[in-house]
Amino acid sequence: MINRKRIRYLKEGEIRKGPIIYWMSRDQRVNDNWALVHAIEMAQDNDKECIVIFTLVSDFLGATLRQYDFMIKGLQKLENRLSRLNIPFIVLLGDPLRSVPAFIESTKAGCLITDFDPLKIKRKWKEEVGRQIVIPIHEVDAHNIIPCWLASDKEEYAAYTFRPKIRKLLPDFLDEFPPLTPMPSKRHAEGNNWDAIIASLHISRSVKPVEWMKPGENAARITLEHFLSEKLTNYSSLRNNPAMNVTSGLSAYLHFGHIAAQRIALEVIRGHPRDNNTDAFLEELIVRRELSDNFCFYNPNYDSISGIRPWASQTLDQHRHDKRDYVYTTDQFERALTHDDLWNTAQLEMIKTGRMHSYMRMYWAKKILEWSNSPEDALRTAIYLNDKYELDGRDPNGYTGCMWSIGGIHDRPWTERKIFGKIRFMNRKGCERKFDVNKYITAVNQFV
Ligand code: FO1
Repeated sequence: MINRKRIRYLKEGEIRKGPIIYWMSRDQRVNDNWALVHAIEMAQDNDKECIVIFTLVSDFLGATLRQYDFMIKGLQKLENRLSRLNIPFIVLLGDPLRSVPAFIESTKAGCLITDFDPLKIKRKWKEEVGRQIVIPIHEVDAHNIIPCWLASDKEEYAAYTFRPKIRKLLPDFLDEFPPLTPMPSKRHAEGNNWDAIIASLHISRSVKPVEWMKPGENAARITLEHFLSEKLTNYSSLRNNPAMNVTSGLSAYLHFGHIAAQRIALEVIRGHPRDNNTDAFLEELIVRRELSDNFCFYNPNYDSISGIRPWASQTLDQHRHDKRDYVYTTDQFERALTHDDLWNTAQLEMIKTGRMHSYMRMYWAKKILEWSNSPEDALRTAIYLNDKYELDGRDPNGYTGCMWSIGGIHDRPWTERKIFGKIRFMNRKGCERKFDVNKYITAVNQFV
């Protein structure tokens, strides 16, 4: 049984007799998906059909072939898994604000279930669809362990203000997922015509798909097991060392929902004695990640300089006219044409592999602040490049990361200096103290 606290009622109303529709978006998986659990329970309890739909749009926040290739391959595997549960998976093309109400009408659906996503685009989709339909809309947070609206009722100042709230609620929500039982097969659902779907999308082909990482729930599971058996034991000492690749490699799977953070947390806690490695990893996985959803959920300006704290905008304003030793255009950044080979290496790593080590992401974004004409330009460039090349772009984690680096979100004032003001400063010397910079540069340049 799903914990009812995981459900938020976006639209009340009487459930009609038709099928239960799960409009899947963020959590693109069968296993460990509370939204799917809720949809199946509602269907089985009321002897109704359960149908999963996915609205596939061409221009999602500037995504390119790299992200669509990964996501669509994952969706094709998902379709097979759902068919084994006798659950039709229907991809709807075109504007969701038209295709979802039309689908609900054509199937005389009884109730609409969605998975939680704090991004503005998703909230607009749901509000607009809600205005056009008469059936209730249930939103289930299938992404966070603790439902975002329960973890805190406001924008949190920093991890230290959020952590106690997470700690208190975790025992209630770190529960096991119920087994999924197949639906009585009511209708034969012909599969999606993927060739036609892919041909119909107008996607920027400017960024090639990644080859080294496979999409889908199985690949995510294998990556998790490899991380737990090979890397977790060195995590706390080496996690900030880009030369040693001990990060989990799970961020793209979490972004597309191919794996549940709750599953990862359960595996870590059950399979590994608590130590500074598990503490450090769970801090990132639970506190930091759920804090980024908290930020995007409660701060509508999560992707612009107007979303930063007063202390930060004041200090950046005071240093707005400081002399920049270097100024680069977005295009120069994009082509890794700065004077700093460490920064260029991080940019090239992201272009080539679709990911960048978390420590380098901070350095990378902070240097964009230092070498841009204004904080606004810097943030725009950082978000643009992050979303274009990172497999896990367009994610609350990514917006929050850029706002932490450039706007001091969830951070505190530091010693004042030019351009940064009191925003935390990072430089190459700091990197050299932390890890073997040349090893990192050599390693990346091998495959670039
Ligand atoms: N979600 C959708 O519901 N439909 C899409 O067509 C879609 C495309 C897409 C492309 C790239 C990408 O990084 C994410 C995309 N998403 C899409 C959203 C994704 O499922 C996540 O929900 C959010 O990006 C994270 O909050």
